[in-house]
Amino acid sequence: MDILLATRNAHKVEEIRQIFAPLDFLTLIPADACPGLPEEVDENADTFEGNALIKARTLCAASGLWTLSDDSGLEVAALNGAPGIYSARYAGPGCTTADNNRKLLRELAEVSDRRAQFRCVIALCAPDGREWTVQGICPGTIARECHVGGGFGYDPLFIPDGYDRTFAELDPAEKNRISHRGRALQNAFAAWRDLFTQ
Ligand code: ITT
Repeated sequence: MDILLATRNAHKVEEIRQIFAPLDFLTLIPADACPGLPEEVDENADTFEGNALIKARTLCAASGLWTLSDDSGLEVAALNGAPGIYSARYAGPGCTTADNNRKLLRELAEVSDRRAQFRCVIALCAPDGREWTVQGICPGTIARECHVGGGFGYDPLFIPDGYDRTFAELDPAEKNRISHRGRALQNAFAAWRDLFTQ
């Protein structure tokens, strides 16, 4: 079964590929490998689920393929859930990952409550108009400084509960096992097994 991945984020594509690797009957097609699709999708919903559905629906309609999307972000307790759905552009239009991480450290400089969670909603759209969503959450805390390594985004600052290292310092397979994305995709496979294997 062919599934288009409605994301332009190469890190997400790599993680989704690794997590779905055992499902070798699925052929994952990144949007970047599919010419003629819209480059930008206006993510104008106010929830992860809404934005995941917008991305999957838009690229499903444009390609005619089964399409899977990921909308995800970091929710910080002391910031009332920010940056949330604005995680990619937290420090403003055109910002870099480093800008976002610096802003988060600045906002939390005087804050002792470091609790946060990553949330990921995966949407699946079928060419006949059916659509589904699943979610995964990974709780943790925000470090006092960046601990670089692998990963992307806020990984250098996020310490998952039960660990003393950030996502960036974990082996990618370990991150994928416990991450919001890993959990959402495990839920996806459990919920959509029959769709995937039909
Ligand atoms: P697409 O919309 O093309 O999928 P995007 O990066 O813009 O790519 P989102 O709108 O879902 O995707 O924003 C997700 C942001 O949340 C991402 O850019 C990171 O800043 C952060 N994020 C999500 N998952 C993450 C992870 O596993 N590790 C670190 N940061 C993550």
